[in-house]
Amino acid sequence: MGILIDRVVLRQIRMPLVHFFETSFGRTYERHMVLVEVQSGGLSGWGEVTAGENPFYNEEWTESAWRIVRDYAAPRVLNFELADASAVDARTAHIRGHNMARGGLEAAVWDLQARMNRRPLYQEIGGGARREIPCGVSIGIQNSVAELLRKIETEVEAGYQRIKIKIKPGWDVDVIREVRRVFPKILLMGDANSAYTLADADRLAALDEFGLMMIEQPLAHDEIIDHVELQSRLRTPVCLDECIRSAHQAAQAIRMGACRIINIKLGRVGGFGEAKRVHDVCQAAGIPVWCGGMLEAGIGRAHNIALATLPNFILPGDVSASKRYWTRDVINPWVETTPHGTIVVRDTPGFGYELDLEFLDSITVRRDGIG
Ligand code: OSB
Ligand code: MG
Repeated sequence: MGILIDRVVLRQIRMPLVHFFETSFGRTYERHMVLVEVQSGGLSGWGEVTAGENPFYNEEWTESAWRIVRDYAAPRVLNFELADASAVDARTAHIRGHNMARGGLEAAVWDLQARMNRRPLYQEIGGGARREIPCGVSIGIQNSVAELLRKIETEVEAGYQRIKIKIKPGWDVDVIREVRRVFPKILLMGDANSAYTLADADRLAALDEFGLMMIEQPLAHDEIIDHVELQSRLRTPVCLDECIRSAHQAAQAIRMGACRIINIKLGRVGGFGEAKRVHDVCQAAGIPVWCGGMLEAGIGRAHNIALATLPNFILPGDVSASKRYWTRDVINPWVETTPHGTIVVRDTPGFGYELDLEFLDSITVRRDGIG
C-alpha cells in the first residue's frame, strides 16, 4: 500500500534567536523558516526547510524555498500514488539545486510514513544503531575572545562532548591559541564556512599545533579539488560541509583525498534518501560522519536526531538543546541533553515530539495550502 498525499500546507514561521549567531558569512538574529505539512487521510507528516534567511550559506533562502516547494516540489507528490517515502526524492530530482526545499518536503513524507506505520521515524529510515546521540555545540563568532571563553565554559559545564567555534581570517589562529590555553583538553574544532583560499594554506597549517579534531569547510563552497591540496598540507583532518550535496560528490571527495570526515546535513543533500546514501558511501570508505545543524526549530532538530541514529554517525554532531537557540520551541518536550552530552532518542511515532500547534499559529507569518 502506497502513500497518497491529498494536501500540502506551507507555513513560514518567525523565531528570534536567544543570541545572534555569527559565521564568516554574516550574523543572524532571527530565523524565518518554511514548514511543510503533508496530509493523507487525516494524518499529517511534518518537515522543516533548513534554508537560511539569505542565500549566503548556499543558494537557497526562505523565499526561494517557499516558491520551490509550492510551485515545483509539492505538485510532484500531490495526488500521486507514491510507492513509499523513498519515492519522493526521485519525483523532485529534476529540480536543479534547491536541496533544502526538496528535503523539507521529503522529510515530511518520511514523518508521515512513520506515523502511518505507528513507528518512530528513526526506525522508519533504518536507523537505531544508538539510543543516545553524542552532542557537540557550534559557537558563533563573538564580540570578544573573553565572551567566547565564557560561552565555551558554559557549554563544557553543560556536558557537551565537543566544541566547534566559527573561524574566519582575523578570528582564527590567535583565538584558537587562547581557547587552547584555557581549555587544553576539550575536543575542539573550527568551522570556516568557506572563508579561505588555498593562498591561506600556511595560515591554516599554523592551526595544526592546536590538536583540532578537524577544520570544517575551509575553502570555497563548490571547490573540492583545492581541498585535496590543502588536506595534503595539513595534519588536521579536513571535514567537508557545503561541498557535499550528494553521495556522488562525497565519493569523489573521498576518492581524491579532499577530506577525512564529512558533515551530513539533511537539507543540504535533499532529504533522508540522499543523506543515507552519503552515510553509506562514507561508511564503506571508513570516513566517519556527524550530523550538522542549520539553527533548526524543533521539527528539524527531531529529524536530525533520527538521522544521527544511523551507524556511521560516530562523532558528536551539532544537534543540541532547544534552549540554546530558542526561548520557546515549537515541540514538546523541547530537545534536551543529558549531563554527559547526549540526546536520548524518543520512541513515540513519527519524529518523536508533540507539535505545539497553538504556539506555531502565533509565530506563523504566512500560510498557503496546495491541493
Ligand atoms: O556551517 O554548520 C554550519 C549554522 C548556520 C549555517 C551553517 C552552519 C551553522 C552551524 C550551526 O554551525 C549548527 C547548529 O544548528 O547548531
Ligand atoms: Mg559548517
